[in-house]
Amino acid sequence: MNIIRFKIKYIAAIFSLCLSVSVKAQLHIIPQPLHLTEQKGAFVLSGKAVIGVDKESEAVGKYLQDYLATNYKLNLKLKVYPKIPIATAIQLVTMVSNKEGAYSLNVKPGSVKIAGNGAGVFYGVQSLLQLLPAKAIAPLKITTCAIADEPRFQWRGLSLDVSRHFFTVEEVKKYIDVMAHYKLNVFHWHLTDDEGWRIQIDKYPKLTEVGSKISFYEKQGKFRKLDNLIDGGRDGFYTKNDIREVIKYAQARYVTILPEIEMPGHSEAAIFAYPELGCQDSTGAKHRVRMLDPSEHTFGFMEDVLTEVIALFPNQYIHIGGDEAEMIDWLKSPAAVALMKKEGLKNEKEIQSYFIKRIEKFLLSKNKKLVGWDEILQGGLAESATVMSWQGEAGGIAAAQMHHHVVMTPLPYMYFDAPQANEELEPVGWNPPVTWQMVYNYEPQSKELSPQEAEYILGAQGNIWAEKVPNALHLQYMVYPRALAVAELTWSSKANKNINRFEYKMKQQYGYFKLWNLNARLPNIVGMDNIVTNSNQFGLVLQYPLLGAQIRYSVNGKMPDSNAKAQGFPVNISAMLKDSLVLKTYTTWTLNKQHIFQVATIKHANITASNVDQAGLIPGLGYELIKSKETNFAKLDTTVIATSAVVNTTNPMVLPVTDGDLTWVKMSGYLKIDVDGDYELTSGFEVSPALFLDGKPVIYKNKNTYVEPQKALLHLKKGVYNLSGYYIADNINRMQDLLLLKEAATDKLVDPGKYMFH
Ligand code: TNX
Repeated sequence: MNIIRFKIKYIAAIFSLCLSVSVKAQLHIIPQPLHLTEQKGAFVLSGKAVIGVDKESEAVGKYLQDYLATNYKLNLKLKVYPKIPIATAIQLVTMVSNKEGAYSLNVKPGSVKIAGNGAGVFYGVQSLLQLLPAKAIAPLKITTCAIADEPRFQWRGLSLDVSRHFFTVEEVKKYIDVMAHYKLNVFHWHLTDDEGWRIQIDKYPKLTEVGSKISFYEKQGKFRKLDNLIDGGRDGFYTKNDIREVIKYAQARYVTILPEIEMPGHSEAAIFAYPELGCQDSTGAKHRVRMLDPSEHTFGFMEDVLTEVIALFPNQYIHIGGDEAEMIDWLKSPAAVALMKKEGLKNEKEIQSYFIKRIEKFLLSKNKKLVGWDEILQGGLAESATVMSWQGEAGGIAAAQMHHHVVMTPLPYMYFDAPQANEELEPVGWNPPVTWQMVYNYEPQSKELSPQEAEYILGAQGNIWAEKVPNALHLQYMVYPRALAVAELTWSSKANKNINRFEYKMKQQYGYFKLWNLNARLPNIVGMDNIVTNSNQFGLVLQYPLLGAQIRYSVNGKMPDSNAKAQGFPVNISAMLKDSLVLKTYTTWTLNKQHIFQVATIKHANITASNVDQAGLIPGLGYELIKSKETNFAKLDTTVIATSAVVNTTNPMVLPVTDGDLTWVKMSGYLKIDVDGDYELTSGFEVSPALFLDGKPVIYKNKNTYVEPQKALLHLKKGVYNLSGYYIADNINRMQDLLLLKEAATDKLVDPGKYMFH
């Protein structure tokens, strides 16, 4: 097996540091299968191979046949057998299994055999497709291997908001298609919202005649300004036939569709079409336009709508929204006030609870289950509701503790409308950045749940809202590669998660992205880190994981653009370093014409040893815990220290965060160096990390730096150095290293017991 090495070299006159991240070349299936053994040898796929199927696996066989014809120009024969002969090149065998989606895949030099239940055969085919080379050049070699696989969670979701921007049937199909390649199985279709109603309802034609043309009416000055949309929006809706077509397409890919019809908030488009649905104040004037009035008329209307939705979608679940309802508006609505009186409801939250429970009852009468955003917990949760936890994990945890099913889709980890790197360099998005690493490290079964309660977590889902997503190419840019992290964290066993291996596999997917014409965001340059060094001269080598990439760069402060001189990778950069220099890059990939920007700062710092008496030092760093609402460590009030402790490992402490407080950890002590040499100091924590050596910031979070690696590359003499720093002890830090010290010459980590003291 080859060793792939991404080498980054820091060459300097005074010293040189050499780092490497090495990951073995290996099978790159995402999500990681439960059991996988790679063997020596290969199966060569040619146009002569026959796909042998049974009656039940025929449709999947046809799917495989089509995929190979479209992507590899191979036209294989498909044969249906009562019992597939063992000599058949590709065998898709239906087998009874009690684990939905389980399959086995055996690639031998003479044959490929996939066995599983319905979805299982399909997933086996997906794994097989990822064993194929991404380029359609003969011979198509598939490494021999044995796989036995099954999903960890049953709910592996991805949402799409088609209200803020409409996406066509073709665009939606492609979205589902790519989901299916990564064994994601729930497509949450956000069909209605303030900015557009997208599903045909026969009984109420104005919902689409008017409600799907919000951009048009805005331009006419008849609808408010769509000022939270990046552009004027995009009008359109799906006819019932469109919807049926998408459902059929998804079914063939074992993707279930979860339709969402928003209520009682986020209903502006519906109310614009049928004003009598809206909340009125006590004078009868139109007060707010987004809230449904809880009148009998509204309930009748929404039940009619849901009846038509239910008739279309075979899925057992219907999502009714429930988020961000401006319930306060109800207190002025005569209908709501009368309802409170009649039903003995104490406040607006109880009206919301009544609203949801009434809809729940209706759905149950139609044999459907209700899903809602975590706000439906307020005022009392409907008995059978499944909760989608989006405002962090608290709602999901509370619901699971009440023995309700939960889908975890918390901010910030599962929000793909956030930029995925430095927000100043990325297309505009909501919230601070969410890196693929943050997504990958997310664990849906919170430690706060008992094993029994954790069973109520059905899975997790990535969400994308389309206010800032004007078109399908940009949608793909935002969702991929982050959705791959969702795929692995929901499908693969906890023990099988490995972020370095995932990074390697993820970069291999760009070949398939090219094949499928998917505009996933490009990976970052390797070696483009924010660096603090005590060297006076600086040199680095920038590498790129994809072939065919070009770089334009500057160290003069100006951001390069397409007019700057382009060159291929690797790139050597060296410079004298007096104070600091800022490296700015513009990277393009010739295969998809996309470009990304990156910025890294290289700073000089003088680091001097402390003259503290070494004899009195105790192993481990000293810690102080500070509970505060403050998000900037420089402004922390030191009088609110709760406890103090000593920690001797590289792992950060994770503490429960209470009442909106943050738990800060202030660490202090010494870094003890036993041998003169070159060292690399890094920290894995992403939220507000700050590390000071000899009082100088060596890792320091500016607004955006936590999305890019930061490291200190230092030549240190034997001695002890003052070391202090801060981090926030919460779930984001849970999977990360607190501090890592590496010897540059050997690339070996130093044992923390040997260098952390206080
Ligand atoms: C909140 S997430 C919403 C969406 C917005 C989103 C913007 C959720 C349940 N509701 O309607 O698009 O914020 O990030």
